[in-house]
Amino acid sequence: DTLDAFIRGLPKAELHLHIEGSLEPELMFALAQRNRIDLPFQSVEEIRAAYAFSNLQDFLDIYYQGAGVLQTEEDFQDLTIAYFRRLKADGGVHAEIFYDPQTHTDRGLPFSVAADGILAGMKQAEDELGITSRLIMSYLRHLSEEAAFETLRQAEPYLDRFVGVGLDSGEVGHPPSKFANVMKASRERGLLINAHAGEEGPPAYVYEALDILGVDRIDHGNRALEDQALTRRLVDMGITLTVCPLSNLSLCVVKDLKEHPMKRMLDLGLKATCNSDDPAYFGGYVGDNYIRTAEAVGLTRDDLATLAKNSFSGSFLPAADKARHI
Ligand code: ES4
Ligand code: ZN
Repeated sequence: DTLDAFIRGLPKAELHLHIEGSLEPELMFALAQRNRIDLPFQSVEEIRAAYAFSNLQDFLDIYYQGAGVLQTEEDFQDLTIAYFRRLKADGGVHAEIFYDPQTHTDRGLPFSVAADGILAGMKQAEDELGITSRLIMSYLRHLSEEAAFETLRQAEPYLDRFVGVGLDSGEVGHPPSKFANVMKASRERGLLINAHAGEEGPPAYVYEALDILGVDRIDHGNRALEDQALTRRLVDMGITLTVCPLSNLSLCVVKDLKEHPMKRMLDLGLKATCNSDDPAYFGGYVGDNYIRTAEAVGLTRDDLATLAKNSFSGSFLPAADKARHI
């Protein structure tokens, strides 16, 4: 209908997307066959049926298992270009995507396989679809800070092709402060700093992301709203939040999309953006996130335009490129 057309026609950037989370069951099956890997599922339908999560950890267990079918550079390139084709259909013109090097190096792949394959897919997206992108490597927070340092060492030859680092995986029990040293070292190497915070974790983790890591963006940030002083600080600092409504619904961060805080975030003056997180697992790409959230909480066309504008102003593009998009 017309809201759908308005949203798809709105040029937008996606700032919170885990490329491993864009692995659709069909491609998972095809790669399992190509690489002769046994999946514990007999059909695409059976895979989809397994995607009923009650919390973040529930999801992560299935997500790390799914990533096991990715074996070669070509697999990662195929995964990446498939995502960008979906983004194109949703009116996306730019994306800043996460990947988790440790998910792949810990199962024996050389660091270069995922990195080279994803970068090749990004180049193909720019050449064939005209979509620009940047790559962010995320440290897995359930692992040690020393393991993150080892990942930063392995990334050394790639640092000019990474725009930043992120912090993801199971949040509770793994506060940002656990990664203070490796994030400082990452910043000193010219990388911008992201952290998932306030998805399941308390407002204190958002404070730590700001005060200890000095983040350039907060991923999710929902639970910051529980603390008025923290909310005011995020508004005053103009910190971009990469919010993911359908992810929040799938992982029971909200009970119903009608209870999603996106409208409240915008009304408070927070620089919220709308993103898909792990679209193959959470039931929708970036366009669906805009549409379903708009319908559920009553976003106006002005609100939707603000979300799209925030996606460029909050991007890691140079100022001149941001201005070109806004
Ligand atoms: C993630 Cl939804 C979410 N939260 C934390 N870490 C993640 N990695 C992939 N998806
Ligand atoms: Zn995420």
